[in-house]
Amino acid sequence: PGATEGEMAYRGSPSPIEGGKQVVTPGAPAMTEAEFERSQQIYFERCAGCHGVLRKGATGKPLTTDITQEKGTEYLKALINFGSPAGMPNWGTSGELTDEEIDMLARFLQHDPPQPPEWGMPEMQESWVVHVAPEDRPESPQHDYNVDNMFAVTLRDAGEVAIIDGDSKEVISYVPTGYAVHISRASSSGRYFATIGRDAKVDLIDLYMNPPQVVAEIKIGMEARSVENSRYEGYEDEIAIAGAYWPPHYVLMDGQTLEPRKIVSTRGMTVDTQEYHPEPRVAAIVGSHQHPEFIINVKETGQILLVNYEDIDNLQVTTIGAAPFLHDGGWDASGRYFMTAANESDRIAVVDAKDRELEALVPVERIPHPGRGANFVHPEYGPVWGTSALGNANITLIGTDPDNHPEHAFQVVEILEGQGGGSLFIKTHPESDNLWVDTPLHPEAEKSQTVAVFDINNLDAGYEVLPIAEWADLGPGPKRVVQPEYNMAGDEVWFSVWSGMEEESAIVVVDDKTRELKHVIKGERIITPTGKFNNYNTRKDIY
Ligand code: DHE
Repeated sequence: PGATEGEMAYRGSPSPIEGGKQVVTPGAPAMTEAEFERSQQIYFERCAGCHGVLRKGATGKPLTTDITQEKGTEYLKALINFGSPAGMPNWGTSGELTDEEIDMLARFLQHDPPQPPEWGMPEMQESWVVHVAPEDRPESPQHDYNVDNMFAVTLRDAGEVAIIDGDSKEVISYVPTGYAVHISRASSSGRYFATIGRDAKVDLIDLYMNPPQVVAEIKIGMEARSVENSRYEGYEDEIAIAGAYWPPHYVLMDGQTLEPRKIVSTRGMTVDTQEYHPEPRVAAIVGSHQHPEFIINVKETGQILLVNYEDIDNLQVTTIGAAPFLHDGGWDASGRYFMTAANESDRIAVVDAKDRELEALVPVERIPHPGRGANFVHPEYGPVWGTSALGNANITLIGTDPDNHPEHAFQVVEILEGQGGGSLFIKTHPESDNLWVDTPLHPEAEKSQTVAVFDINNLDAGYEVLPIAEWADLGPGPKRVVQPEYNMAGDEVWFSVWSGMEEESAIVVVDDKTRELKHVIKGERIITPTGKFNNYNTRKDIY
């Protein structure tokens, strides 16, 4: 089946890699240096997400020169122009690329890919800055805000994170960060947020300072999506980790200063065909509560790494073969099982973090996308974890309690029908009876600007739709409603209403009990809000 518009929008986001040198390959049609540079830029922005920086193929087909030269310029032009039912977008007929650009790209693809620069220890050291040394930081909060209920909110296109007081909804500070921060993770003590920009810049924000500010920063690569802190007892705030898309590696750092300590490449063999992959990107990383370990999804190889940080110089890594295209995921309610999407494989991989093994590979339909997922006690099947999907309306519930409900453990127990495909995140809270499901990438505004909410004690009743974007009362724009996130008490749920950079956006706070509007946070500086991370819920893995 062809990919939906939502799936396409999700994959096609730009990747800001620059600096590859022009390569001239025998047998390929001529192009000028300017054309090569322009094509390289377009390739990174539009194509690399699916076909890979080195064009070895990922969710898209491989585009190595043995293949592209055989197809030739005219064939490639037609393919880029019209797309294909297998999921290739119609870049020409949709008006996104001009004839001239398509002609350039078709020739560019017949030359070997320019290799983007590496980023090793010298580059990391060079970019590493400690603004406030640990011994100069305050010992207790220098303000009266409730640190535990603070939210870190990504202001994507502003290159900032807003630190918002969950009690008063006041923006406490706008903190300059990397570009388009993907996620923020609270440290185990709750005093820091670590953020990762798409440009692979990590910022450590100290919430005790008045106002909260960046105390250390480092750039760990050219492009990245994940950051995490050590969670195991006795290692609170000691080790930080970030994973990169390019170069394909992860780096272990000092948790207080971000001093880089060890870089480990993820280049290696794929789990299925056991072929070498030159650019397996690091997707989600979670800190284990079972052992002093980080659990790392390596996307293209489909390997899940359990990296033990007890002795970084003699690093122990358990490699669990799961399924290709590992992406996002979160813990079950017990904190023993890591539930993670192998999205283009249409599987949820379940890792037993205690016994360090693959517990199950659960089949689900068409691109599961859980975020961190949602845990609740199902009236019939006991504890379950759920995910929504990009490719259809399914909300798939998987049993997670092998002790008391062994017959349902790691089986799909129920599939709810939501508003439609194009869903990215679902969320609930132990104090809540609601299960929220967004659909920001659904092609119809009626769905992308609203959210569905189920009563978990009466799932058969179906969902109610809340007009979140309308409640925000904004000017024109896409106003996609994205990523539900609870406050610490679990009695409010926050949504981003995400519009374009020049348009008005907002954060909408809903009363979880009454499902009524409680508060709207908006204004000139609330630019393109996306991810929101509550300090307490994020560090305790409550979702
Ligand atoms: Fe995300 C989580 C990668 C597009 C907002 N996103 C993640 C994670 C990964 C990832 C690997 C898990 C991190 C972790 O837990 O350690 N995201 C990618 C992509 O590769 C992709 C598909 C395309 C891209 O080029 O980035 C992509 N993501 C998006 C978006 O378009 C979103 C909506 C806005 C944006 O910033 O680009 C977006 N992603 C998010 C958010 C989370 C996330 C808000 C964390 C959700 C949570 O509740 O934990």
